[in-house]
Amino acid sequence: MNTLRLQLRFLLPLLAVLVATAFVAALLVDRLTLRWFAHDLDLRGTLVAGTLSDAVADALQAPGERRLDALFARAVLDERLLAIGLCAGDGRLLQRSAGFPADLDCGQARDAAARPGTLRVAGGAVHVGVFAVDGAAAPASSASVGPAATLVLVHDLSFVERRSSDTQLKLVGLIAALGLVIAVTVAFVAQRSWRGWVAGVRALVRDDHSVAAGTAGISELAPVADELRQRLRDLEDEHRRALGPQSLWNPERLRELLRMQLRGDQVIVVSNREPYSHEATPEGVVVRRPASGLVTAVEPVMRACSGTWIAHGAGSADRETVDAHDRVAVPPGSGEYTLRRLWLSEEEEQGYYFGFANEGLWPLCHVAHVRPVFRETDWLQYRAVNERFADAVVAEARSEDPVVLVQDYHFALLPALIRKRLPRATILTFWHIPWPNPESFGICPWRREILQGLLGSTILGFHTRYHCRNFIDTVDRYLETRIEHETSTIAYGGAQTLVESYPISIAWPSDTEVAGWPTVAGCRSAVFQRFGMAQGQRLAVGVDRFDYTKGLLERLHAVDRLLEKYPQWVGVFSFVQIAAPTRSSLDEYRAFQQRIERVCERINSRHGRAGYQPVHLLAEHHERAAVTELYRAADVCLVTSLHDGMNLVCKEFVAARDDEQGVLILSRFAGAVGELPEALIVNPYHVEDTADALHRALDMPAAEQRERMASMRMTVRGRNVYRWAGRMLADAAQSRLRERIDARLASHHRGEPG
Ligand code: ADQ
Repeated sequence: MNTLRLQLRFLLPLLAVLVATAFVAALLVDRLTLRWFAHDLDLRGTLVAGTLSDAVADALQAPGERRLDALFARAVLDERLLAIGLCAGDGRLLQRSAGFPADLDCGQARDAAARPGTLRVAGGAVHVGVFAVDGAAAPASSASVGPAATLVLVHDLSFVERRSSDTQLKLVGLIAALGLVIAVTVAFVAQRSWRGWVAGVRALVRDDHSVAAGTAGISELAPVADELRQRLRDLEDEHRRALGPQSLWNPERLRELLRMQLRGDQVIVVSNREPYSHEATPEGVVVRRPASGLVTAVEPVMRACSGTWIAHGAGSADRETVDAHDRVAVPPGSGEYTLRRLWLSEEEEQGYYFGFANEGLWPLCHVAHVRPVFRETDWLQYRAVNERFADAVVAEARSEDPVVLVQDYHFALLPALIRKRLPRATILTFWHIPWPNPESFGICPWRREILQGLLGSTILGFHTRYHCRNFIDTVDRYLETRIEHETSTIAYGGAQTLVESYPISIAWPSDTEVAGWPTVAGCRSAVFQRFGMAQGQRLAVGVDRFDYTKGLLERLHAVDRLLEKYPQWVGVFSFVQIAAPTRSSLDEYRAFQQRIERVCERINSRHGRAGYQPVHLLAEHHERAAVTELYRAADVCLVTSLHDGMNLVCKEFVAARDDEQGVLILSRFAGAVGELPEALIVNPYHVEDTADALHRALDMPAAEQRERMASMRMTVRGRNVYRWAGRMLADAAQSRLRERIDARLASHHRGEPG
């Protein structure tokens, strides 16, 4: 229908133009034919006048009307000659034949003969010729009429008019028919090529090159089609993002799961680090939240299920803030769950925490080329502290079968210890750091005890499948067990352990939280002002504990190399590293911190100048709001761990960028790399590689940043910490259900009432 309308819009003016042309042409033809006929009649008139001239002259010599009458009557027998008249030299009409127009006199005849064309008289259109009678006759129109008599020949021209209107009609008809043929042909061709063109454009938009290539003139539209497709993709992405991941995990869903599937069963968390510590300061007691990925991850679970968290009370004012049972309600102010503090002596802390856990297991599990140290005394303390925590769990348990979440490498022996005393407990152990391959793990003198301890768990979780496989291979190498690879379970000592991957994450910020954040521009100007940076400068940030596994040294080398290799960034680019001091009593950590400080100084003296400091190192713990402000102010976030179980900093950075800007540079040795392939992935050991990635990040167009960031945000939003906890707790619930069914079956076989 549309095509028809479109064609009519083109055809109707075409037809109008054609008809007008036909009329003009007919008019021209009319004039031309008239002139031809007049010329023709003049010739004939000359001939007739020539013939009559002598006879007329004679008749004039011997007057006698009769002779002239007869002469004129004979002459007008010619069908074209209407009448003949004879004018005297003084203009009187001397003689005239029958049919001579009554309204025509000699003067008018002479004027009409002098003008080409027709003369309209009472009888119709006529052509008048005037010819001299004496001497050689010549048409009065071409020679002056002398004082002698003249012959007036009146020719009938009505046949010319008749023919002319006939010709006009035929001409208009012909041109109209021609126009119609042209119009129909054009319409047909246009229809065909329009259809082909439309099909070509459609094919182009569909990216069907085989069809599009066959359409003439379509290739010019290819860039438009590309842009259109790109825009469509953006719209789809936006739409998907607006919808959000299906059935998003959130605190309500987690609470619902705990209520429905664990039916209010008690949940106990055990970790070394407490989620809140109370510190004595000159201003009084203050509450601190430690810089720890574990706390960041487990806290939302505890808030959702109001359980009990058992941890080492390490704050200087911790003892003053607990009740008689060493308990305190946290978070301060809202009191959503209970923190049960356990006190450790200095020797215990030294041996269990700094010694075996952090000088032994930490370097053992991280491939960071720092040698693990295993001391017998540390091991004994480690075992003893694990037993003390087992006591605390049993003391806090309100039933025989609580759900116990054991956190991290400080408690490798705890699962089996709890299992011995609470056989019906569901024990979920999560190992927050990587698990090495069997050869690496084999250097631990107490490898069997550690594996046996962990196999007391109902479920043993790691961040990645790769760590799970390493663990299963290690067990296979050092213990007599039955391994079901199909179900990823290990049967040992009459119990089964499910070894599963649960990638940890963060709590996605709520709308209210986001609404409370300062704008990105606000964050940028605050941070730039703090570090004396000029507007328009570029900022990269690093947020880590001061740990040798985080690749701080390699990151600084990359910054140094960037400024050396791409001098255009000198004076423009600054790097801000905030590093929370950690395990500072260990030589390795102290030496590491000093080394980092020296390297920063060296880079600053090498590339810095008045008013420009390339690296800012802040070796202190920052409040959450300050960390978020830094993430929002940054152009680039650097995560260059040499080995990392997961790494939450990268996910926090992504969550903080609701403006969908900023580039993440992520180490390929961080567990998070599997979930965030849109980051610029680097090998931190390869300084050149990281420096190039930094350069690329600083140069990345806003549209590419948006595309990458939007995609990462969708992943982190969906795979949040509630999903991590929810999946683990759902597996725990299923295992409890199976145990209940098994117990019922067993009692049925024994003939006991169900
Ligand atoms: P961590 O080794 O502690 O965690 P990470 O996951 O990066 O490492 O978490 C660090 C946390 O501390 C983040 O929440 C970060 O914001 C915070 N933080 C770091 N420096 C800070 C500073 N200067 N001031 C304030 N806060 C700071 C371990 C494993 C990881 C794993 C987590 C969770 O090593 O691989 O991701 O547990 O399982």
